[in-house]
Amino acid sequence: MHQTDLGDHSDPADVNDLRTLCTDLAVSAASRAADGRAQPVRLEAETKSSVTDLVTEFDRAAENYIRERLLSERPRDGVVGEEGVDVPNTSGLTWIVDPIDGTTNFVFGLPAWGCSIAVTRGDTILAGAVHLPALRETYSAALGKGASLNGNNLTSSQSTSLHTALVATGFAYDSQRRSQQGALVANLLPQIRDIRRSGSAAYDLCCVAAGTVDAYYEHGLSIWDIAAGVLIAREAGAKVEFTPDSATTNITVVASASPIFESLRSAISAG
Ligand code: LIP
Repeated sequence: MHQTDLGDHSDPADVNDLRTLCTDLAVSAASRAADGRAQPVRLEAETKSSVTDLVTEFDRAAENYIRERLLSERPRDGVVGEEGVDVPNTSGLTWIVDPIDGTTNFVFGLPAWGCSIAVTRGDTILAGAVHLPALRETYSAALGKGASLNGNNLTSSQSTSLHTALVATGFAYDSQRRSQQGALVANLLPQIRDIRRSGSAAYDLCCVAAGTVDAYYEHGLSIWDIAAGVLIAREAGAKVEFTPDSATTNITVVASASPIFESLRSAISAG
C-alpha cells in the first residue's frame, strides 16, 4: 500500500483500541452522511474519473470529519483517503479512508453504501470497520482477534464447489474496462450459482465475511475500497488476496471460502 512512512515504528498501538477507533469513526462519519442525505434538499453530485464516477458534498464532509478526528486523536499517524491528499506518518501507522463506499447507491437512495476505515502498519492491516447506516450493520475486525457484525462473531462460507457458489463482483467507471468485465462475468456465470452486484466493494467483502456470499472478486479498485473489508473477511476465515499489494489504485481482489479460491482465481484469469 502506497503510504509515506517517516515513522519510528515506536507506537505499540493495541489492535483492539485501533478497532474501537475505526468503528467509532466509521459509525460517526456514515451516520452524519445519512442524516444529511435525509434532509429535504436536492442532492448534488459531481463527477470524477467519468460521468458515472460520482462524488457528493457528503463524501467530502465525511472524510474531512474523519481527518479532523485523526489529527486530534492520532496526530502522528498518516492518512490515505479517497477524497483528500495523503498525509505521511511519523508513528508507523496509516489510516485508509473511504468516507462513502457505494457512492452511486448513496446518490440513488439504495442501501448498500457505508464508511470504510482501516489502519495499517506498512502492508499489514491492523484493524478495520465498515458501517452501513441504511442496513444498520457495523462490521469490524482486528488482526488476530476475529471479525464481527454488530458485535456478533462472523464465520465465512465453507463452500467446496465453485459451481454452487454465490459470487459478488463489481464493475469499473471506465466504459472500456466495463466491456471487458462484462465479458468476463458472462464467461463465469455458467460456472457458478449466480452473481450478486451490490455496488460497494467494502460491503461485498463484509458479505464474504458473513457468509452471505461465498466469494467476491473485482478488478480496478482502490485501497480505500477494500482495506477494512480485506481484514474483516480474513479474520472471519476467508482466503483473501489482492494485487499488487503495494498499490493504491488498479487493484484486483479475490476473496472466497478457501476450498474454492484457486478455482475462482483461475476462472477469472481465464475469462
Ligand atoms: C465503488 C466500489 C464498487 C465498484 C464501484 C466503485 P465508490 O467505490 O465500492 O465495488 O464496483 O465501481 O468503485 O466509488 O463507491 O467509493
